[in-house]
Amino acid sequence: MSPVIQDLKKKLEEIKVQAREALESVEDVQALYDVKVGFLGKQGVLTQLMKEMGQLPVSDRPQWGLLVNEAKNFLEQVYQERFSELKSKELMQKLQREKIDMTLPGSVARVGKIHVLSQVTEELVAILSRIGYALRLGPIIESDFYNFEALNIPADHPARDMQDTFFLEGDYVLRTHTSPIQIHSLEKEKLPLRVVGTGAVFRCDHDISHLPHFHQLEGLCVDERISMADLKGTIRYLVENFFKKNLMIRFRPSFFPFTEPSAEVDCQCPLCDGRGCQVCKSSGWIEIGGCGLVNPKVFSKVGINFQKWQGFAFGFGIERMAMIRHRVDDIRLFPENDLRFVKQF
Ligand code: 2NL
Repeated sequence: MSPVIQDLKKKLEEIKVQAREALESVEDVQALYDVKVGFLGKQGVLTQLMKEMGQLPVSDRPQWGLLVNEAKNFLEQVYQERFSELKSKELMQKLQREKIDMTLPGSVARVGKIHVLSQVTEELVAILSRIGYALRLGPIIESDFYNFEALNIPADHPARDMQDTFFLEGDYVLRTHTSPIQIHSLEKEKLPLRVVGTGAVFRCDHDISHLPHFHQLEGLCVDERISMADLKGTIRYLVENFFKKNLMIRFRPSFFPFTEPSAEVDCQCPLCDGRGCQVCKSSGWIEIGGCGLVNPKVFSKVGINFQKWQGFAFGFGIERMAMIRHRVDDIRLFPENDLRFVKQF
């Protein structure tokens, strides 16, 4: 063996030891790559040795080339091994870092609810729709004619008192009941007709048991030969389906300008089934609304022939129905929207 080759062998052994140490001491793939470039790259130690081959005697060149290549392959192999080692270490660290505890409780998105007043309204409307009543809505701002005049509430009637009505500019008011919805129907729609009107109403009246903004639901049926018996059957059907019980109802004579005769509607207290409790003040009966046969004067206001057509109408307060059903004892809880209250229904 020529001294040149012997010298090279020694050098290569040293390089291998150095390189292996360097490759095995780094802790990330980027540093590993930099070390590799230092030995095998364009300016690398082994590449330099390969270039020196040109200056050697021809007889030494084949062995020189073989030995340098062997060293290159060896380092390449060490590099690859270390590379996979570091890669899997990095992966393990990443998995550790991004570990998810599948047993932790999830963060549940809070879902809202239909407001209890909407629930009650929707249910009453659904019950009436099963016996042919069509839902009608209307504007909350009405002219004096639709809110009062057409309903036979004359200009000097107490219901028009400044204390009860929110007056707007001109001839307009915030509707004080849902009856104007039905006046619009009587004006526009073909007879016979069955409609249910519902929505917000407004009265300038605010105390423990009254809100200035509350809700009503009214039914109106117009046909030939309508009687109080039809009215009573309809209200009984509505009450029994709403409270999901057989409950008697009773009519007490009353007065509304827009109905004649008129009656208040009581039903057997659904909370004690008529035996008497705090809610019905031991009477067993509870007042739930009013009703009557459409006053012929109302028909005349909208140009309907009262000789041919009769009708009945009834009205309920939505808040009152919700309070009875859910034993709510303070009407002011409904618009407050305290989640502790609203969530219960
Ligand atoms: C109540 C009483 C009532 C009506 C509403 C009505 C509507 C027309 C013609 C005649 Cl277009 N009447 N509605 C009739 C009687 C009573 O409501 O206590 N509501 C909360």
